[in-house]
Amino acid sequence: MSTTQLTLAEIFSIAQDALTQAGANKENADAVANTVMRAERDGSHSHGLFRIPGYVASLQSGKVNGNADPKLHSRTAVALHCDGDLGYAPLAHQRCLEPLAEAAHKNGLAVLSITRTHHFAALWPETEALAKHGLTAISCVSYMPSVAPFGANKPLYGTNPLSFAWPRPDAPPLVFDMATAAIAMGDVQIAARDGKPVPPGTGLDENGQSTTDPAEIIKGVLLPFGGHKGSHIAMMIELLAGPLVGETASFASKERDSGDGGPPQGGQFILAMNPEILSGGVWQEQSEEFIKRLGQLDGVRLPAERRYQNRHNSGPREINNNLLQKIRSTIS
Ligand code: NDP
Ligand code: PYC
Repeated sequence: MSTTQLTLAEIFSIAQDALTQAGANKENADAVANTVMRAERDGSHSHGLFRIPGYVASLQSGKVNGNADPKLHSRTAVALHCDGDLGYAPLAHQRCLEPLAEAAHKNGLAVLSITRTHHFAALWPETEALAKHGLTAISCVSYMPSVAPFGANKPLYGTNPLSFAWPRPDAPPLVFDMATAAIAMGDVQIAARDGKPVPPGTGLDENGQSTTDPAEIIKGVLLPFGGHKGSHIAMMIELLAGPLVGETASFASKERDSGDGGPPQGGQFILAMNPEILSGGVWQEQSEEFIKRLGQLDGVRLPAERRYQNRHNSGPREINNNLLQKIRSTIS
């Protein structure tokens, strides 16, 4: 695999140029480019520059509004809603996460429902930001049918990621962010591009046979992580990020999608909780002792540790040359 080294500033700039050329205004392009740059910085490769061709395709097709003006309103003191105006999700996050944090600080908890949005990124930027405000956060989005419910060999669930973040007084937040598919589709696509097998249990081929060939899984179907238990979490996400917030489940998101290669229209569920109020002020000692014991167990590494480690490196990142060429070809 041949690569080129790009600085983080160059990554931001190439993403910004591609999005702007495809029709996004500066505010929308900058919000997405910042998410893409932070994904590359942290080593979340399947949700960094790899997603730019899809972002560009949906701007060019007109499915995604590059001039989106997401609007927040409070339905109650703890139920905030953002109409994403059919844009990409990062600008909605930029405008709505601080008001969500304020509402949770004041009331003990608050939920932000985002509708008419297109989410094509990792979820940790949202939950980590809330944890940095001293809150614990849970977020999920659905996608398009690509995962077979447990027992089936046809897709109904999206790859449906779930992220959780917990604030820590003297350390970066504890965060996990995971697809409820055995592996995110983006990582399966990267494995196919790089000619690498995926672990057994990742998915089935078109005939419903188990395979480790990612190209066959892309034609077939992914499996949920953890058998029936992961399958039920994927089901929960269909309902939380769809009907609960006033949006569609994956099957209907796909039915109205144009198939342009970018993300479908859908919803996002974000719950922020204030541990000070919910615990009566006694949460920190217990949680820090728990996290300390977890981290001290032989063989355990805390989720997000890998990303935080990568973040310490401010140097250039290796970017796949074919991807770079593809992105540059969209910039005149
Ligand atoms: P991984 O399986 O790589 O990682 C899932 C989580 O587990 C991460 O928090 C990771 O932390 C942690 N982790 C990984 N390996 C270990 C280990 N050995 N010990 C302890 N913790 C570990 O990610 P997925 O393939 O499930 O998902 C990748 C991304 O895809 C996510 O960011 C997700 O949001 C995104 N996605 C987005 C979708 C969308 O619709 N927008 C749809 C589906 C996925 P760390 O990061 O530190 O490795
Ligand atoms: O990697 O499964 C995935 C994915 C879907 C939408 C964005 N990422």
